[in-house]
Amino acid sequence: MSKSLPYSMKDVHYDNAKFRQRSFFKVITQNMLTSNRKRECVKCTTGKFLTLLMICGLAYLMLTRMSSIHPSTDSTAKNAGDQQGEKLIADGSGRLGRLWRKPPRLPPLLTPDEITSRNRTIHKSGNLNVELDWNARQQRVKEAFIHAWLGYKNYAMGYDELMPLSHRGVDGLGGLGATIIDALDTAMIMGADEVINEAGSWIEKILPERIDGKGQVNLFETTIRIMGGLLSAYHLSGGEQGSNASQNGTKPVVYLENARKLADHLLIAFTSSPSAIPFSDVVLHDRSAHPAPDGLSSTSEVSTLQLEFNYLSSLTGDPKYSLESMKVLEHLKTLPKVEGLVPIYISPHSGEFSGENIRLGSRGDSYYEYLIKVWLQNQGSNLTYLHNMYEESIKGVKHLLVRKSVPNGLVFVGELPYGPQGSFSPKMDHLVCFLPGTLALGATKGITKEKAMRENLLSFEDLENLKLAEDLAMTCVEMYSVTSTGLAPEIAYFNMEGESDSGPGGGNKDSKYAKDIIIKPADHHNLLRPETVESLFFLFRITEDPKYREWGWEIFEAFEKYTKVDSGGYSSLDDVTTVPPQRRDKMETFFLGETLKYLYLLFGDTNVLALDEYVFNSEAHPFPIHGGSRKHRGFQQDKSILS
Ligand code: DMJ
Repeated sequence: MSKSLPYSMKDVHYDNAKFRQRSFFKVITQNMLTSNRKRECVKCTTGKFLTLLMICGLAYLMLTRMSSIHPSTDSTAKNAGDQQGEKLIADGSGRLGRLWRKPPRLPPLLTPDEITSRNRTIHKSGNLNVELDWNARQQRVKEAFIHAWLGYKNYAMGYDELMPLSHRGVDGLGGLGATIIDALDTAMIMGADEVINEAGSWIEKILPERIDGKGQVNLFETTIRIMGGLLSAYHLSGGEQGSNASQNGTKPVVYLENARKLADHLLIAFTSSPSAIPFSDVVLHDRSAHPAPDGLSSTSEVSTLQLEFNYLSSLTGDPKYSLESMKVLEHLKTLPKVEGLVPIYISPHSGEFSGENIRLGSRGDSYYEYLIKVWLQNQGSNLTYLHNMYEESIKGVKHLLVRKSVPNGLVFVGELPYGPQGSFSPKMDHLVCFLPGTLALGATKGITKEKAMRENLLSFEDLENLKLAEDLAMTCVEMYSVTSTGLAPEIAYFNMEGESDSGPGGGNKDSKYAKDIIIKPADHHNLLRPETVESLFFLFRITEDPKYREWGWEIFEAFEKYTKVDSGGYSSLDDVTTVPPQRRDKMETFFLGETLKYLYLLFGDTNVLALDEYVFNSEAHPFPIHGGSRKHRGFQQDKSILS
């Protein structure tokens, strides 16, 4: 580790005296002219000799400088130095002053690599340049968002998703224009006014008839993306204050009315189930509910509805949404678990878990996320059981699922596909990368670590969870670094003690973890998922460590390089291990709803959507936390970059 320098890099660039080398001649003459000893010195022989020497030296200097004061027309490097010198000379008083002054010595020109690595040091120094730099990076994310939106608008407006290569739209989520609604609050946070107007007017004109007329939709996806997006848009556009942030555009109440209308259609999934566990699908036009083909619901899906239905109840004053959705969590509380961990399937018919497969990846992930987030949303009310369930589950994760890879000790979360008695699988979905952010949030409840420590609010367990969060975030980032594209695969395996060979890697042989991380051919794809940048955002806000921003920037650059489609939009990839990567022709809605939003917030003002005032749903839609002792400042855009 390099020691931090006693001066800022800004000083270096301005040739600060602390950095400049001083010549032997200068040291002697300066000493003679400035110290008290000079008077005594001239009295003695040595002193007289030195004075004479100095006069001769100065005369020599005057003569030699006369021939070299003309401006140079040499290379850029030399010009840069000369310009500095010229400036100083011009500041001097007249020709004699010019003769006395020597152009300052500049540090040698840096190679591009050195510039990059020095910039990294600059970011850590917390000065004004740093903020300018992050503002510029935040602006780049906004530009990426506009590029994604334009692709969608030009080729797929009204469809759920854009196929950016074939310039078409596709309805992968039931046909409610999911990209429009998932993207809307990101546009509001970024101040992307055109997008707000276009999305708002589509929602006002088209969405109501779609809600009444469309067919089968998934309860969970529709709740987190569509209802969540509408509710957040209602809040961010000033609905709760009775104002309208977008002035002449769509009125906030339109978003709330549509959210309510949609929830009224979705409620049937809860009310028609024989247990507290809702069915997985709803047919919108006849308001009927249906189980998935195998009859089972995913555990994460049934437990990731409550933030949205609770917030709708609080906005409308109608408790039925909250009551129905909270029955699920109350019921889950009563079921037997494995050290707080739960199987990934549950039956809406019996209300019991099905199978023994335990994981924090697909179908398991947001169960753990919502335990703590629903508790945070409702602090002050009697939901302590959720906090207890969360704490117990994280103990279970640490005991049963967290391991270290060989040879370099990356901390990862594996799976128990056959329950606690079966063998451990060192498989980690990219989806698990939500966990570092949730762990950090659960530890400090959204305030900074520094503040929580100062106020003595962290238990030993909180500190341990925070440490695990930091270790896991690094692992998630290494899942990106280990590939040739710098983008993570959908799933990674970790090399464990006793395994003979590390197996196929990600293609980046320079990665320190090339032997620790194994990527199987079936898992080479990347869907533009948000989980890692989501965790970087939470960890940056909570620990204030700038490395999380740096890591986020590297990931953003890789998205820009390999997933951006010139004609508009961004594309999922088939293979992150080869360059150039094969593209998949699909832009997921969460790229606009989550990935770009978290990156934008990661690089921006840390007071925007403060984590102790807002809770982000599983699709990154922020809802205000009301009640308790907290002072709510409401939503303020990050004004520093709005253009
Ligand atoms: C999002 O739709 C949500 O974050 C969900 O909870 C699971 N993952 C996808 C994005 O990867």
